[in-house]
Amino acid sequence: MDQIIIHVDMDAFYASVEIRDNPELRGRPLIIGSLPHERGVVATASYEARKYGVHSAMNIKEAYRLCPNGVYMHPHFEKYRAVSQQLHAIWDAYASASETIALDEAYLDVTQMAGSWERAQVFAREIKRRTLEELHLTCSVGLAYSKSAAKTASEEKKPDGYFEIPTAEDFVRLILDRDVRVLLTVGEKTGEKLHRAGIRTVRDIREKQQEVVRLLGKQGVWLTRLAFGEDHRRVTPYNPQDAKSIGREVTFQEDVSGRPFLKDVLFLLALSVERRAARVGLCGEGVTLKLTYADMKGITRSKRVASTRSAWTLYREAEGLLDRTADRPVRLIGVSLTHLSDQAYRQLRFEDILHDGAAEEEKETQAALLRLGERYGLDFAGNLDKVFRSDTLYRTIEYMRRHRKG
Ligand code: TTP
Ligand code: MG
Repeated sequence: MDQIIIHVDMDAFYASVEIRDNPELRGRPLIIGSLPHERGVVATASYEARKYGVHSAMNIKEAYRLCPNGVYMHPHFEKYRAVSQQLHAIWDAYASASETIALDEAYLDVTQMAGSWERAQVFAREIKRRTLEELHLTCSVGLAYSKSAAKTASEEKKPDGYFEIPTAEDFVRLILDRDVRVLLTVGEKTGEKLHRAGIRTVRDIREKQQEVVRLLGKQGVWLTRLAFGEDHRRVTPYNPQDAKSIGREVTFQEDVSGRPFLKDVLFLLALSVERRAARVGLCGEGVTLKLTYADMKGITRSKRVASTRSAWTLYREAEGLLDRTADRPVRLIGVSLTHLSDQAYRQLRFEDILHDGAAEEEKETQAALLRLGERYGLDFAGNLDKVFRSDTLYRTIEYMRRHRKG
């Protein structure tokens, strides 16, 4: 067997930690995020609250309308991050490589350490047992031959789930007649696009491969492979605590001159960095701009800032750095958030969830995104999750490059 991979994901993570630490909350619908009278969204909801239709990213007013008897609570990020470290410490012991996807989620490559499928099964059970016994929290675990299948498996029996997908054939059999949305990277927009073309299920993708590729390009190629269970991606060791920076860069198909366009690209890159930093719960105290010119000479320019991960701050600082460089044709541009630290984390504002403090910045960001979209004839609204996936972001930026005016 080529790879044996475990995907583990905590159940209703923030909510479960709060319930563990305050048993009076057990059995009640618990909503972590803004409070109903504030502006903001739901970070997560306990499974009891989900029965009312409450879910992550839902506007808090909407949640309150659906579930007025729920318990509403602000998040305690420091606590979740501490728990996250304990979780990853348990899980990492079973893997030769582990890739942290979020505070509560990881891929573990157990191929070598387990050595056989049977022993990997033991590892998976152990991970569930130790997570429960040592941290008093439940998780869902998927054991599979690939990353995609492992992720699907961990979702299959949530909460407190365990599911196995030993081979590509098993994976295909499981998802064949499910909606295309079951495939990794198919979000709302791509799903709609496929549906409009009469491609509703994984089976349809297999039967209409050429059309899928024509509709979706590179992503289509990936999806047709996935529809046959093919996914050779490796678990890439990544631990955000070790990371010294979180950055994003793009190499243009053709060299680019012109500040306004470069600034637009910087803005998108900054937004992407913000999202990535938010996912792993980190802030930084430095901003670095990276440029490679047409003649392959590269420069970096850095600046220290007050602890942040706000896209708007990142963008403004990077823009300032760009303004002080020579105006030459550019081949690559990148921005990163540096000096990530626990210190920085402790100063974290609840900016993603509680928009009160960061409301102005958030408004600036949204307005800027709207203007950006209008300039290039792109509709970013409601489409952002997809836009910030690596391959889509590159394609979006390339599209912008070709369609820019001036
Ligand atoms: P998830 O693993 O997506 O959700 P969950 O653990 O709450 O629930 P599930 O049982 O379905 O896995 O995210 C982990 C945590 O990340 C979640 O507890 C809160 C936070 N989060 C947000 O703050 N905003 C979001 O939009 C999402 C999806 C999660
Ligand atoms: Mg989870």
